[in-house]
Amino acid sequence: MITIYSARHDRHHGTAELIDGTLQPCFEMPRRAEIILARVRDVGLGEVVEPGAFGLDPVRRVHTAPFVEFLSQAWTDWTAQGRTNDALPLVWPVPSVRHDRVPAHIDGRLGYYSSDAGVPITAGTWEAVQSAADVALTGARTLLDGAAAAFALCRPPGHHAAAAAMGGYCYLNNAAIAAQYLRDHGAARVAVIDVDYHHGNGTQQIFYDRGDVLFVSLHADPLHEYPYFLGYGDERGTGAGDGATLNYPLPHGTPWDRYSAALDDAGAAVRAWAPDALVVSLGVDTYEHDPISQFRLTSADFPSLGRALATLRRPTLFVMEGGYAVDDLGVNAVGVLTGFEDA
Ligand code: SP5
Ligand code: ZN
Repeated sequence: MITIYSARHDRHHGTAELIDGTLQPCFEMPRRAEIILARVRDVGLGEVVEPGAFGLDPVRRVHTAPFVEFLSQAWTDWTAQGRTNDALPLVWPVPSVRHDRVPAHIDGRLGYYSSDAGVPITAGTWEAVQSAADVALTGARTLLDGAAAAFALCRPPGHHAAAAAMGGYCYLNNAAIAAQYLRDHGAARVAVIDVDYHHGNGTQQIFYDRGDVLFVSLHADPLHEYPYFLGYGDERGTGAGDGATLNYPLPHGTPWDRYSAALDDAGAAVRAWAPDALVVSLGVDTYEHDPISQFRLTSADFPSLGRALATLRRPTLFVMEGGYAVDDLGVNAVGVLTGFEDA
């Protein structure tokens, strides 16, 4: 299958994130994309192409205009305060306070437009974030042009980004932007299956009231894991989207056999939905040695995951999300893709 990759991802390189009460080097780093690309080439997965330039219109189909404007201006607004370090949010509007006033100060805007502190903004973040959206959109276009599958090697990832909020290393929701583009260009029904270790809260929020995009997610139980506030089994969608959201929270320590059983169930739901296209939010932080995660999938299990997805027999766009055991990240992520191709 074709891989879409932009070297501009490396313009985003956060210094530190708040984890376990200390500032530690960011787990979401440029080397992640580089090691996946190297593996794509090593196994001869297929051609590697640059993304096209789609502009912001397809981004604004999923994200609000003020949020996109905020992201594009954040570094300028931050440095206007005389700061040279990464921009980070530090105050959030909890439910009991006003949400109808958007602060002018960058510190207020960072909090207003984020769900957590895991989103450093650097000088090149916006350029990298736009390139990742273009990578996903080019992948969607590839499917519309008739490809059976494509790999959007997005970085930074996207599935924690909501319509008007960044969070969890994510700024724009690449998978949701691609799913919407597929909808807008001929696919009447789209399914998103999210296999990242963390619940795809941003994607769920974006499509929660929609009856045309199925969102299915397998992830660590939010009672005990980030993002904590969404991803429970009783979230099923609302209005026209009633029944079009499906969550499989799984316990810490989940190994392949348990994961695979949930995946079979999720796959049956996707099959019943009969989508014209499938978007896979591909996180491999379900890996046993992932430094921030607690599932127990092995490197040998990822090709099995790819084979299971291939049985759905839909035009399939893989969109890269998480995975932080960087040395093994290429083998694990590309393992899903070769398993899919070999099926
Ligand atoms: C795209 C993606 O995978 N984002 C993940 C964001 C996770 N951010 C919170 C991580 C909290 C980790 N807590 C475990 C600490 C291990 N010492
Ligand atoms: Zn994740």
